[in-house]
Formats: sequence, structure tokens, C-alpha cells
Amino acid sequence: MQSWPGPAIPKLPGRGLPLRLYDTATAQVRPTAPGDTARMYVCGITPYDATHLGHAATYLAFDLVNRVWRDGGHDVHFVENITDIDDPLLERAARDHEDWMVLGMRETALFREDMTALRIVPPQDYIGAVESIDEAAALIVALVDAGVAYRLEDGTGDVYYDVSRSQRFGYESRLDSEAMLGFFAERGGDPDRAGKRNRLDPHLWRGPRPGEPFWESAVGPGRPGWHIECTAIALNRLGMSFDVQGGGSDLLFPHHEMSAAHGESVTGQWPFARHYVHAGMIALDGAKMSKSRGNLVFVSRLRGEKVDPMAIRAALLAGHYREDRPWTASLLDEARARLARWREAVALDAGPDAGLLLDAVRRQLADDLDTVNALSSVDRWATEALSRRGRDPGAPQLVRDTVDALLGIALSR
Ligand code: 5CA
Ligand code: ZN
Repeated sequence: MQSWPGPAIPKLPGRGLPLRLYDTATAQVRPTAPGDTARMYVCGITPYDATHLGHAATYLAFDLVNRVWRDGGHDVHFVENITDIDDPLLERAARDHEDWMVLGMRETALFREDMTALRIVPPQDYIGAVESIDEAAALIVALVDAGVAYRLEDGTGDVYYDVSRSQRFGYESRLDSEAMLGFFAERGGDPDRAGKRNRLDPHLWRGPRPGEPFWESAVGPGRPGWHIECTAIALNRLGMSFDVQGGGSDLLFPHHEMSAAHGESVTGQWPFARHYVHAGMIALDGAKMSKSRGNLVFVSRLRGEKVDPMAIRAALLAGHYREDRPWTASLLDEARARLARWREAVALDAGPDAGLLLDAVRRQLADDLDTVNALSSVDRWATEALSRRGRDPGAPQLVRDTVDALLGIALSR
């Protein structure tokens, strides 16, 4: 799939610090330790509705990972998927009497525009589920051959993964079986399907059904399951043990557990990813913002109302990425006021030493993306600059570059 145009990233003096991130699998903030090229996979949208602020917050968090690694001297190989075939997409298309493929393409195009406006560094590989069906099918054949996947004997052609054959099942989410079952049933699983070996076994392949799209493949006709899609797309581009597997905390189980288990079973290697990183959920009116619930604020809607995308960015970065947090109108007002102050300060012809600010922001972001304190550091610099403390003529430009490169906020308009 076509990705989107990347923002220019100013080069900062010196070098950023090694990034430490909270890893769900070990419940610790641990250093990431990428090689020359850092490898990151982030779970993309299911394009049946427009990008809302919850999606935006999650992609912003991983955009900071990307920016901090780059500032630390790494190249970044960033891969993202689009779940452009799945039940929710088909259900929405049926509800609206629309072609599922047209719906998916339209929402994907809108997503690209939103990501561009928010200045999110694009993935090198932006890959759709449909275009990678053969990749998923090849992994499924390998899993069946290895005896860790099985076809149901009910004539549907459906293939399941046997979780009891996974060596370390549960290491990623660290949930007990009751909690796993709850999330599994809630998030697309079918614990009560007859003929499965274990209630938690997720489907890898869905045989053809009347009225549903299907593709011919090495597994037979049908379409791939959701988890194996991400396994295939990640594995074939990043290999095993890539640095970060990312997404919102609603993907912690079953999605990331299953994707990892599939990858580990098919390769015999461990782990699938070295860090499993989860962004908190953005809520509106007391509940998680979600397409299925419909309590949404769309990025495109705000853009249509001429809200500055940089204010959206600043508003979402004003909370820590791991915290579940509400979206409120006052968050946007505060972000606007903050940006106005920053813009006024960087328009001055001198200011206090910006090297100290750069050091502080680098230190704060390297510490599990502490944007809350990083934004406060910029606030302090701006307050001092506006009260005419500091005479460094190079400071305003360095602050612009720092805020742009590390926080992705462009202050020029
Ligand atoms: N296509 C799958 C991932 S492979 C999917 O979950 N799509 S999604 O459109 O439902 O979500 C896209 C991304 O946004 C996921 O990483 C998801 O965890 C995240 N997300 C969804 N809702 C919220 C929310 N309210 N707050 C923060 N992140 C969210
Ligand atoms: Zn995914």
C-alpha cells in the first residue's frame, strides 16, 4: 500500500540518549537496545471508520519512539499494517449498503491525510491484509505441517492454532486463564466454537462463506485471521526478535499474545518482539473511544473545523502515553494556549540557553516517553524567554528544531 509523505526532521546537535520503554511482558521499564537499524511494528487501523483521537494518540506514541531512536543515531525500519479485510469492515459495509473494499480504501486514504497532518513519520512498509494473504497462508501451512494448527472437521475449511502447543503462551500479557477467556470472547474470539482443541484457540483461516469475500491460497479458499496477518507482515519484513511490537492496550490480549505465539511456533525462535509496548486508551464521556461504541472525535472532523493539527498533537502529548485518559475540549484549549506561547517565544531574537532544554527533553523522552515533563520543560524555556531572560541569539531556532524533531510539533506556520 502507498504510505504517506514524511515530515522533514531537523538534525539536532549531539546525540539523543538510549530509549527506555515499559515492556508489558516483563512489567518493567527496560532499555531498548536496537542495532544500527531499529525495528518496529505497529498495529494499524481497521479502516471501517475515520481515524479518531484514540488512534491518533497511539500512533503519536510510536512516532515518538521513532523520533527518539533517530535522534539516538539509529535508522528505523517501521512497519505498519492495515486490516483491510475483517468482520467489522464487512459488517459496517453491509449496514451501510456499501462495497467493503471501497469503504476500506476511502478510510485508508483519510487515515493517510490525518497522519500527514499530524506529522507522523510514515512506515517504510505500509501493508494491507489483502495484499499479504499469500504470506499469511504460507505461515498457516507451516503451522499445520508442524502440528500446531489444525483444520476443523466440520467442512467449513476453518483452521485454528493450538495454544497448548505454544511454548510460552501467556508470557506477553501475563494474564490468568479467566482473564484471557474474558478478553478473548470480547475481542473477536470464539471460545465456544465446537470442534476446537482449546477454548482459547484463535482462528488462523476462515473458509469461504456465502456472501463473504474469499481468496484462493495454499490453505484453500477463504481469508486469514487477524493475528496471523500481523505475524506474517511483521516477520517477513523485520524478522524475529524485532525491537518493539506496538499498539493500544486493547491489543495486549489476545492480539499480541497470539501474533507472538504464531511467530514463535513457526520459527522455533523466541521472542517475537523484544518489547511489547502498549498505549493507554483515550476515552470520551467516560468510556473508551471506540468505533463500535460510536463515542468518537475524528481527527478529520477537527481538521475540517480548522483546528491546528499541531494543537491536536500537543493536546494528546500533554498526557503520558500509557495512561488511560479522557479527551476534553479544555485539553485542546490548553494546547492552543501553550502553542501560542511557544510560538511567541521562538519568534524572539534571543532566549535562554536552548542546549539545556534540548538535554532535558532528550532525558525526559528517553525515560519511557515522559512527554508531560518534556512539554513543561519547553514551557519553562518559553516563560523565561518571554520575560526577556537569556541573550542567546541561536536559542529560538534550536528550540524550534528540538520541538520539531523530538515532539513532532512544527512551530512555524
Ligand atoms: N487493525 C487492528 C490492529 S492489527 C486494530 O486494532 N485496528 S483499530 O482501528 O481498532 O485500532 C487501531 C489502533 O488504535 C490500535 O493500535 C488500537 O489499539 C488503537 N486504539 C483503538 N482505540 C483506541 C483508543 N480509544 N485509545 C487509544 N488507542 C486506541
Ligand atoms: Zn495487529
